[in-house]
Amino acid sequence: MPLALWQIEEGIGTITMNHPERRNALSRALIAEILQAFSELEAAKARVVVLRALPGSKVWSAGHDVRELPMSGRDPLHYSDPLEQLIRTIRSFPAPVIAMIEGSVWGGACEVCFTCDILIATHTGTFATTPAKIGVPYNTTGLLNLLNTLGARVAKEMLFTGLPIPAERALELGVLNHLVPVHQLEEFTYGLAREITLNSPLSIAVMKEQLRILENASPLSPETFERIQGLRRKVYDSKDYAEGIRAFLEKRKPAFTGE
Ligand code: YXS
Repeated sequence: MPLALWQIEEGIGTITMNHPERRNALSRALIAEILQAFSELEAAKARVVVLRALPGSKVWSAGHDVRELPMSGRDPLHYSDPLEQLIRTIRSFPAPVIAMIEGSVWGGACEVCFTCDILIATHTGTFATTPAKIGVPYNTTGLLNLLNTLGARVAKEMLFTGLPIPAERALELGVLNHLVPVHQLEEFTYGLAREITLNSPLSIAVMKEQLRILENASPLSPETFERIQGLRRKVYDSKDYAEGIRAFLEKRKPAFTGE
């Protein structure tokens, strides 16, 4: 059974995450199929792509597949990690990507969502950024993405508490473009997608790329970058990081010691 389904109709691509047994945890295998779908849709010159879970999902995605996080001593969110590749693919895809959200969104899946160009959710949507729950040192581009999306206050609250925020609050914060009733979600999303297909794909693609470049226009000196990497290495070398993963796999609460 494919882990991701895709189709294109009248220039509108749809990619559906199809691994409900694992709550669409972003495993290497699921991400590989989503990346393949994006590649097919780019070849088919999709004017817009809708990224979704199966209709009625209680979980849009449970985030990075914890079973695939490296044990301590290796960066869990390094540049070539599949999750990072997916985020870069959405960011550089030459057409708008709409996240159509029903159900809860966890961890790295929040960043996947927030990286999409337009977010449309129902009231069942919630968003929880969870590195601190597992002891993961979130990566720098990820923190910059969250900072750009949420602002420092809300990013800190979400990262430090790991608590989910409801869709209503996400709308207030400007994280969501639209919050619509469940029964209107598809019609509303595909109506907006159709509007996009009527406009110039070249103009849209270039504006999307310009905005991406401007969003990242905060150069870090090599020394600053190395200092950040040193800080992150302290975390992913820590006992806490190993404990966070072990606790998840053993289905128990982690006992962090700060070591
Ligand atoms: O025990 P089985 O084999 O049936 O599998 C269970 C879960 O282990 C599995 N599963 C996952 N497997 C790997 N990675 C995951 N992130 C993950 N989430 C779930 O799916 C099967 C059904 O899960 P279950 O029984 O818990 O379902 P539920 O409906 O009772 O609860 C759904 C959730 C999403 C509330 C619950 O599964 C959950 O809390 N999952 C973990 C969410 C989370 O903390 N994600 C962050 C992952 S780490 C990450 O994204 C980044 C590294 S970071 O942390 O830095 O952001």
